[in-house]
Amino acid sequence: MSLSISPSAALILVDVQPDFMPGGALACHEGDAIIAGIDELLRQRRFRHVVATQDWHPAGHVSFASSHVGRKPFEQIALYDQPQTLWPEHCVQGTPDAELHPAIDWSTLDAVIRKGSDPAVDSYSGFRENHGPHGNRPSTGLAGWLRERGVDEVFVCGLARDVCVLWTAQDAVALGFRASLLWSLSRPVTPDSDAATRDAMQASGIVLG
Ligand code: VGL
Ligand code: ZN
Repeated sequence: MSLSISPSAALILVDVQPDFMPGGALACHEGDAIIAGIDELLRQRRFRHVVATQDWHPAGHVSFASSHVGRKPFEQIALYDQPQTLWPEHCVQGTPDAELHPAIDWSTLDAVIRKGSDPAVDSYSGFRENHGPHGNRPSTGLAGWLRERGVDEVFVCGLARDVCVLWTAQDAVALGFRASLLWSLSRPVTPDSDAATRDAMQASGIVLG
């Protein structure tokens, strides 16, 4: 992996939480394969700014299949006129499997953005929630946090490559940042999604990092 590091670059670590690891509630394919590499990247201190996102849902969250009568995980419904995948219950606030993964040394983190806390709205991206009942996508504040520190470039990795990592990188570009997706430090929740993810990256102007 070749990284062009500058003081105006930030690393964004998306949803590296036990629930997204093999055996977890919403396991990503080989999700645990990224842990050592992320820990090593943090130890190298190559980024001036390091931010983690943490999926952080209240019990009964709208994205849980169990919150919809007769629905099963991985089915799609329409929610606020947008497609919403229904997920197994995962990353419930305060549970051990919602913590940042305990095998990584997180001591150099500058900020943690918790997302998905609105019971009625999902949030894949670290920058903006998914569409809510009012049609907009409320900001998490991350773009302002980065801009006020002079950041204009982000490197995104973590889980899941085809969901929260992709949406975070897409929003980064849409909000005016240069964005690279660190492919080898991400894994998908849907194993055969890689071609579609690459297409979406190319269409969005995300660099394969
Ligand atoms: C994620 C589905 C639901 C992710 C979070 O981190 O990619 N995917 N919640
Ligand atoms: Zn979630």
